[in-house]
Amino acid sequence: MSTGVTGEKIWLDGEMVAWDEAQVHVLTHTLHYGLGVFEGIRCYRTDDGRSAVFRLTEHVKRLYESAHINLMEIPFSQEVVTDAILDCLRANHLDEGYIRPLAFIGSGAMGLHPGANPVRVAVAAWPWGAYLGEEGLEQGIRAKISTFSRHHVNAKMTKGKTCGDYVNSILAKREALLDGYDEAIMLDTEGLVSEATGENVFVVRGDVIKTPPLPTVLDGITRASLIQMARDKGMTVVESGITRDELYVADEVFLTGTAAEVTPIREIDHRKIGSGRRGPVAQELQEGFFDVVAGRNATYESWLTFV
Ligand code: PPE
Repeated sequence: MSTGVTGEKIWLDGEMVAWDEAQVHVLTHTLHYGLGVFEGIRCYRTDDGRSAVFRLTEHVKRLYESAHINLMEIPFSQEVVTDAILDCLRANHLDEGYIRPLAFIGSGAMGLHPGANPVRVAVAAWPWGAYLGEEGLEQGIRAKISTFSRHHVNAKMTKGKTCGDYVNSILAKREALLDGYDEAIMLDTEGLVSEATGENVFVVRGDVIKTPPLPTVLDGITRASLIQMARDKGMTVVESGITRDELYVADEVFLTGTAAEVTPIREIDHRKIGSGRRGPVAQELQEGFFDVVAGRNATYESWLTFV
């Protein structure tokens, strides 16, 4: 995980501005109350020397759906934000990197009702390596079941990627790191496995791949892509409730997300998972994913937007 993200330009409210000038007032509404929405998108260098954004249309669509759920009206069209994302990569000379569009409520009124405060939009991009480490991608990471529950379905609108919801994730992530683990897996308010702090969870047992159904988890774009790729390979993928001990006795557990890509889990709560290293299904799907993003698989080329 890198710190000290920096670059040259940021797209802010319709214009490209110098990185250091992309600033906001301390009375920015979102800063106080957390009502804002964001996306995380990756761009990869493809084998033919070009660069491509993975599932750009789906990410932009989800940003607008997140805003819609939260009664925020983004004052730019999806086309404008899509172009801003591509422009941001070019303006920062990135042939590979992570892109962060953010729609937030600006300053003006204070109090929970945002009144007529403007909805503002920023798009930043920076180089970002393996989110849970290169070693994590190959060897698997260590996770704990969090003591913090995922929000109830009627508290967290899971179809939205809302800034404030991430306090819950940050509590779990910091607890996990302080306790010596790499990541936290969160249970929902019924006690079933929900998702990790910023990733969806998959479990392999025998020849079945399972992942929690959508109600308590973000409808991950990597999750959907992996489900499709696995089914196209003839694998069985089931979306159904998973208990904590099902993770312990699984052959394999792995995480998916834009930042985390496909990261295997080798240990949960001091219990070795399967062989204690990246399993064959995780490896096959991980390699398949990296082939797709590098433009090596024509079947899924429609998932790539070349910069
Ligand atoms: N669940 C949550 C809670 C989540 O935040 C993410 C993405 C996912 C699942 C996977 O969704 P998708 O990226 O569409 O496959 N988490 C983003 C934030 C990471 C961060 O640290 O910031 C991401 O991966 O970009």
